[in-house]
Amino acid sequence: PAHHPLNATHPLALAPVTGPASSVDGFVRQFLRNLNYERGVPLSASTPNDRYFAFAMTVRDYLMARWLEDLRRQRVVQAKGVCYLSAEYLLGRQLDNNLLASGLTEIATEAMVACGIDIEELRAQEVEPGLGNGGLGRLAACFIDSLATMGVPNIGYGIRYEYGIFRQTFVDGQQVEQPDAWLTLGSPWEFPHPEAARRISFGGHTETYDDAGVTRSRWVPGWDVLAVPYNYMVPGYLNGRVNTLRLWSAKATDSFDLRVFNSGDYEEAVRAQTFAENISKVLYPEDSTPQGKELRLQQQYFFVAASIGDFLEHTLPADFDIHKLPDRVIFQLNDTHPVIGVPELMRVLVDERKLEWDAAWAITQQCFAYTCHTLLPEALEVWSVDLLGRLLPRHLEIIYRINEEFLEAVRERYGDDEMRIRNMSIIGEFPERSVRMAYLATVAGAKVNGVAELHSQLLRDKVLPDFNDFFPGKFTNVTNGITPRRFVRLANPGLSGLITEAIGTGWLTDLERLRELEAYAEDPQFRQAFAEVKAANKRRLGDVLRARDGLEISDGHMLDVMVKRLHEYKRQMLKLLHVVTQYGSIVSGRVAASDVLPRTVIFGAKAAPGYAMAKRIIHLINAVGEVVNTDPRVEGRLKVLFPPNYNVTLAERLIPAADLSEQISLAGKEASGTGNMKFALNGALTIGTDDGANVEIRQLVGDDNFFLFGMSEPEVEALWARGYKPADFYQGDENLRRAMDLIASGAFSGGDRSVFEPIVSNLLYDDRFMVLADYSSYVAAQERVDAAYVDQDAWTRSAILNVARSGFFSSDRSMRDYIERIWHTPPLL
Ligand code: AZC
Repeated sequence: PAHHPLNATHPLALAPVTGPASSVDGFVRQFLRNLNYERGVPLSASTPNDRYFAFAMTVRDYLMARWLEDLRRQRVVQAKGVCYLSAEYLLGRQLDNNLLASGLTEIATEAMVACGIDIEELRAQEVEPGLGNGGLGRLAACFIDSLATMGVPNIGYGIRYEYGIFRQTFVDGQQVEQPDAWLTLGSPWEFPHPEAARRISFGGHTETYDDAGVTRSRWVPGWDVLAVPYNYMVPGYLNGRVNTLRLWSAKATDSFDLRVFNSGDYEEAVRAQTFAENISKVLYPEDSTPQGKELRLQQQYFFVAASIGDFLEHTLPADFDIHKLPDRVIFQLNDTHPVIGVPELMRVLVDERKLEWDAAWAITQQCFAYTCHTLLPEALEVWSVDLLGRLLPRHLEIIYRINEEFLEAVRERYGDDEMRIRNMSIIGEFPERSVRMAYLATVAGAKVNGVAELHSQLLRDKVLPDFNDFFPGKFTNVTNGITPRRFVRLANPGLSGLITEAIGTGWLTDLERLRELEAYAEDPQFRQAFAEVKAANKRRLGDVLRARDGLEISDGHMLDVMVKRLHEYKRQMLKLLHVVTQYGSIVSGRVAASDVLPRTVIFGAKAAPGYAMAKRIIHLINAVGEVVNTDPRVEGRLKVLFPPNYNVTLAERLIPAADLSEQISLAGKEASGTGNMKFALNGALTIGTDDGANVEIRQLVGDDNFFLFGMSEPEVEALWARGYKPADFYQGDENLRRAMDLIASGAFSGGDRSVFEPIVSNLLYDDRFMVLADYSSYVAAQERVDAAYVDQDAWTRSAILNVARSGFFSSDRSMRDYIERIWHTPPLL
């Protein structure tokens, strides 16, 4: 048969791809077209899901020309780009974001009105892709938004989990996890490319062979799976740019299919297929604590090998000189999850591309950079040599050689300092032989960064001091940020309108311009308008919580919000002890209910399913809420609400309504926090410790506009060194004793003293995160909060100053820092 070369120069193929007409009519026409031709239904017989799909596809159609142009440009202009490697992307709903980015919100809204369709019903149809646990996954989502908005070439690589973070429900106050089947109705935002699937191998053994007189190693794998890419648009904000997020889904290879075919044992054969597809089945619901499960390592290698292979073979031109790789790409490692990519790139360069080891290592060291997101030593990922060697034998060999040469260099520098060598070895010996992934990342990475000033300093001084000594200049800081498009413009349209009225447009992509609001803090009319926006946001939240969970927030209450993963180090217990203290004072008659400042405390938090203490704390919060909310003596002046299943969608409603932001981790434990930034930017005042990015928030907004409490990190260290005895604090503080005793008495468990006993005794006899030591300082700070809130006008002034001075926390700024200090990937104009 005649061979027809692809005629990409056909005049019609060369014509620019144009989207539908930018008018209400144009939108309606395309919407109906999608409904009819893509969904195969007439409007009259369509379901809400049909209409949502057709609507989303129409938005896509408007973005398509830009996406194709960016993909074309990426190939033609061989500019350096960022491959962001992340096991998590906590995206949140896409619809409004994509409408905003494409400037279509008004046209689309009018188009739906014209069709008699309720756009709110369409919005409600979208299930948020919860492909992440918390801060780390949400950060990745903010970063790719900023890169697209700045026009920086970027591919986000990750895993298309079939089940994202679990849906949390409460049964008798206790957390029950339900699978998050977000794909049941399909997703209109993804573009599957099964034809571009990549084969990813595992297991087997290694062998050496003679390659024209050179002895080389090679990997003879034992089994493989297919990695099928799904592409998602990442549109920049009103700049005509669309980057790509590429998530991999696992599929059985035909060898599995063959086994099904050949095997007499049909059930066993199908089981084998399921085994392969399990790899991308579910997101591990652990946040900041690695699990060391084999499937997890499979996931990590699966997506990283697919991504690196995809970039080298698909994005780079066929004749690319691999020695120039560092001019074309930086692979950013989002924590240690993708660090297996280091030996993978070495394997590709040495075994497949036949480079000399030293040349390959020089390239690799320029192509990776590593971000650390934690300070908890137990959160640093390690893989047992046994497991790693079984799953990825060639990679283990490569890691051994990297370590050997690294330790050789350490010896050269410091002599035979065995202690130091043991401490710096990528292979740890206790409690079992294992690979320390953070060390591997640090040795391989061109740069290593922490995520807030304090965190980066502690990384250098406490977590990896030997490495900082050995690699001067390698460690740097990039303080986290959040995207103002989603967390100000979309989440808080009222405030956004007010800001634009005051300082004009442009601030959404140049957030430091919020500084211009400082003057408005002194304008009584502006303060009034600002307070009205906050009040409206509270009513809107009230509507959401009523409809979603049947919860009521009372008029005139201060909204005191603590939303984040449930972790002992974040200290939800400290907040709860304050609630119990207030409750105890009222019911014992020490304080008249009418003298208590009306407050509604809102918690939102998921606990890792295997984290027993965290789940017990959830149970206690619910139990306290149950009692406090129904006790008539409280006269409704204190309420505790705990809407289940805190997620991005709920955060977007909660944060703009908050008065007080709780950021109360033990100093030296929270790497950065990003919720803290979202609250400040939405005009909540922070009560917080000197921890993570709180430090920078306080420096920027000023001491007068921030409620600082608790020990500083050096004070924490000093107390540990002296010997911390929580019981002494219990004995020494009457309020604390009363609160603890009230919990221990069974007051929140129907008289049963055993239910919450483990929490009480943990605090009294262990208290790793020094809740009791910081209690009195916290309660005193809350009294300052009460006093400040009484003067509503002064409070509003502080809130405005929080907004005005938090522009630094835009993720656009974080991206500029990464670009200047680490990536060197300027925007493509
Ligand atoms: C989190 C940190 O706990 C949080 O302080 C930080 O703001 C966030 O990363 C983004 O940098 N770390 C994690 O979520 N870590 C893991 C392994 O999940």
